[in-house]
Amino acid sequence: MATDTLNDTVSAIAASDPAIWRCIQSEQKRQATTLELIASENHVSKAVMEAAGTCLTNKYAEGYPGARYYGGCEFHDQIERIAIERATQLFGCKYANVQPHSGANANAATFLALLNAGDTFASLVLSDGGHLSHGMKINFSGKYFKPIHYPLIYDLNNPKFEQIDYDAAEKLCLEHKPKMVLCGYSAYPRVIDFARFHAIADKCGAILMADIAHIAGLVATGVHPSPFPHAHIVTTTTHKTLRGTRGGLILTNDEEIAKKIDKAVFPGLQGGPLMHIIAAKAVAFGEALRPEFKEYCRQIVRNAQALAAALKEKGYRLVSGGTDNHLMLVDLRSRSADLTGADGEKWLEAAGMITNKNGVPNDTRPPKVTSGLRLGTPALTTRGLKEAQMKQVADWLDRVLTSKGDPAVAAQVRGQITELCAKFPLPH
Ligand code: DSN
Repeated sequence: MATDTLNDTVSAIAASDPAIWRCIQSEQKRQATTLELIASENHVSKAVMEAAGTCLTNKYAEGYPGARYYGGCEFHDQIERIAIERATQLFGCKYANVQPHSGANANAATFLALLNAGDTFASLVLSDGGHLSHGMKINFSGKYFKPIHYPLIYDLNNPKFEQIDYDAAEKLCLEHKPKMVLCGYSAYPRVIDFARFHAIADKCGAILMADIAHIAGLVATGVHPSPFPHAHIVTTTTHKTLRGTRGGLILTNDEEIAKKIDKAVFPGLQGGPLMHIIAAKAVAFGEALRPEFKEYCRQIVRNAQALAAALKEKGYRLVSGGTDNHLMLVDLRSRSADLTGADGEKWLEAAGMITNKNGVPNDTRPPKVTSGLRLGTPALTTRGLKEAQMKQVADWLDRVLTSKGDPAVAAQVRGQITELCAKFPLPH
């Protein structure tokens, strides 16, 4: 029945809007026949996909369950309550707001709820692995608030080279007394010491915020330590390692903070919640609560470590020397001084491997060029690839990069990738 409904929808798009339908079909083929190595992307289940394309999109449900500004919200209340209940169960906390449209919105709502314009907060700078909503100058967070950035360890002789410098972070925070300390990153391959950040925040009387957008799935399954009970407030996306629909989520154990967050999300920042997306989030949370999701997350990390080891064998330097989570940052200069992230991304795409260029710490190249590539294993793991295939992927990556985008090499690798993708199809 559900499938029939989906097919009806599909053919309705084809009949009503052939131009968009062609693009969707091409995109579906692109996803099915390429290896998705972008650390922040994944392939959702058929159930999540279906939930996101339902009649729930027709409804305004401004407000919260039991307190809406529109009639007709009976089933929307039920859906949102289920989503909240599953989110709190998944992350082991008391309160959840499932309405943020994205991770950046979840962060904006947190700033709106807990800081005043001009307040100081501490974070990792974007170029060291942070996120644009963590204080980038032209983002709301850098324009209306005052970021101070704690460093990585930049001393080559330190065994923790390019990992967070917790001592320096403490010193910086004691000096500037930020109102909030923000940890959690977009391009950081190591375990985050939430307890240490809690101690730092405590010493300077700050709120501790953890943005676990990248590692949410790993946190939910215990594959990465949880920010609870250390963080006062936790934000995340729902579509990276958590493998849900695109969206945001805010979690806390503190009732007062939860009330402020609810007000900040609506009416502070957003209007009507996207109820079809909230339903899809609920379905994804339900999937993440199953035992097989834990095994999936363990495999993500095993795959990342296998890929990292294979790349290191080929002479690539990885930022911080390796990975503990789902991603790694490859310093391309280590293989060939003139290799850039921009060229690498373009050449690899032609060969069927989708990546993103990414700065490495102290990168001398501009953000549109960069010296690095960020690689992640969540999407490859979803399609069933394991350690043996990671070695193969490393071979392909190296062949394409060292050929400097030679079209003949790209075509040959593309053919082999198409064959591999056929053996490991997408979930739908
Ligand atoms: N753009 C996301 C990422 O790729 O990490 C973060 O918002």
